[in-house]
Amino acid sequence: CVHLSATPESAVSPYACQRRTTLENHNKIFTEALEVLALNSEFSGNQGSCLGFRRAASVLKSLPAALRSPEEALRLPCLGDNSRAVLEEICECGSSSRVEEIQNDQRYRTMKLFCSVFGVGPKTAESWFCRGLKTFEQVLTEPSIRLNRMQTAGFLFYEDISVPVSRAEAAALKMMMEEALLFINPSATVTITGGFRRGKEFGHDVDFIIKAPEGQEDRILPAVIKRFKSQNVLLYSDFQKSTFDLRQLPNHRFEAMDRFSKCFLLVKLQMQESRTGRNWRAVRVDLVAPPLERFPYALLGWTGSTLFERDLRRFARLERGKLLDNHTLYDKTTVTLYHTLHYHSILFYAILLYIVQYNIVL
Ligand code: DCP
Ligand code: MG
Repeated sequence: CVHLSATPESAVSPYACQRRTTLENHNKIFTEALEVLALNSEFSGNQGSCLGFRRAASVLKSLPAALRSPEEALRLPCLGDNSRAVLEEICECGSSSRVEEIQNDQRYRTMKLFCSVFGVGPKTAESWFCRGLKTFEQVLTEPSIRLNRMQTAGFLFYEDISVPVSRAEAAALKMMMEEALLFINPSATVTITGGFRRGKEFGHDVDFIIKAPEGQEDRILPAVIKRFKSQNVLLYSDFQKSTFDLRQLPNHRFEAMDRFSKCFLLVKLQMQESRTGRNWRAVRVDLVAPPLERFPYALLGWTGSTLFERDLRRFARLERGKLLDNHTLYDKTTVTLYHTLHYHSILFYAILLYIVQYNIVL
């Protein structure tokens, strides 16, 4: 265990995109507690406090060794008073009374349970909880509740979706995607993004980005859906047509979610044997198909993690005077939109270096 005082202060950046992170989390005891606090803040609609706890957890995850005392945390960025208080209590007592209180709280437990269903977010979960519902059975037998298509699929395949997807399963899905693209358009290619691209062994879904030939991006996802339907492997699909228009970009607020053609799917993955007695399991799959010219930005945006992406945008804005999102890089000072990739852009080189050099896992 390396003593953290040996680490120079400057080694820990306040930007997640400038921190070297690994698959090894030496501070799990702290980060798991902070994640409970973050989730609780999210459930209360307190986005600021939620982000604060997530930033603190991200800094601790990036450390090369376990924190040994609260004093060591004093030199770390992004740790607010609330996070520090929790670290202190855990260092002294081995656990945090606030975190335990939250974990025993009926509202928190119910919200967490409801939000674990595909298609159910904090607002829906809260409305169910406020009606006095606490279990899935109560939700499913409550006559006044009308589930939408996504939630219906979420409950129907809840058990399957709750089991983390392995790297081997992601690879099998990639082969299914490649087979579909070969049938639809052999010039199109598919790349795994999200957590698996960052080297994670398990994920809650599998994210893919499709590189379609120029001008074909809007046709490719409906064709994949059609192909999967014809193969009887599609359990659910929500296709969102592209609303991307490059001419509008400078007038738009830079959002977290992009406007490319995308779809959220539930597909059957063939298995040798299954707990349910079937020879397949349901897996969540997300697909995005940006225009060819926008591919590098979309690939970067879908690689994650969410906090890495958020900090990359913050870094671009505050340290480089540029606006970055999944569509483009936009120069605030010269009002220049980077229509095509400017390979001499310092930021773009920096981004490539982060991706190539660091094993980015949060
Ligand atoms: N993403 C983002 N902002 C969001 C949602 C997603 O930047 N609001 C990006 C970052 C994510 C990627 O899209 O890495 C895929 O989203 P997932 O929710 O699938 O996240 P991960 O793949 O990272 O996690 P998991 O392994 O749980 O699937
Ligand atoms: Mg994912």
